[in-house]
Amino acid sequence: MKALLLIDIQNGFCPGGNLAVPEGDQVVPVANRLIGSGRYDLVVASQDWHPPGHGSFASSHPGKQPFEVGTLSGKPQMMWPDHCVAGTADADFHPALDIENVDFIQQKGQNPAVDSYSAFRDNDQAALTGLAEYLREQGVTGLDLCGLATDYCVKFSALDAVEMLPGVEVRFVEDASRGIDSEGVRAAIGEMRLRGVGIIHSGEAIAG
Ligand code: VGL
Ligand code: ZN
Repeated sequence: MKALLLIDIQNGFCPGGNLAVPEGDQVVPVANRLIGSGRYDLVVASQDWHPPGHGSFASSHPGKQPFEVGTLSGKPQMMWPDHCVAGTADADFHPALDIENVDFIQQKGQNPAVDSYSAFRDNDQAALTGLAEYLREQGVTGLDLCGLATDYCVKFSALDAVEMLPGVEVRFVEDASRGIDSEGVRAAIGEMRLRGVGIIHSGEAIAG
């Protein structure tokens, strides 16, 4: 049972979005090829889905600017621009993403007091989204991940997949992903590899 997990391929993380990732939109055709490849029994998409005034937004912290480190619930927190507010166009999936062939959508980031980079659990690792249980119930044995952003939500989702889904082969599809910071992307790929995540290209995933 093979599953594809598409991380946060939303307008907010694409050029023109509130937290645009360089070339973020370029993952869409690659993701669509993976979705349509017939290689996956199950396709899941995560969606960053924040309430207005979320605690990860710099605008919620007087005097803080986006991309400064601040504090949230007593822990260091990157201050982000307001992004992916639930129900806004910024939070919609990219319009060209083949969402009709996505079987399950996992929203995350609803708790204003904690950020949730991972599609599996909040950053404090207290609250689970339920995605790990869902994938276990479906009998998933292989999980390929890709999307936005490599150095944040994709990395944390991949590391949690390894930890929370023992026995599942987890792979990161590099050309179907983009990151916020190039140095951060290099570090993220190194960290994923070290923790047992396979690093592959879409061609390899499609060839099987
Ligand atoms: C993300 C920062 C804040 C991501 C989400 O999808 O990588 N990054 N919220
Ligand atoms: Zn977010």
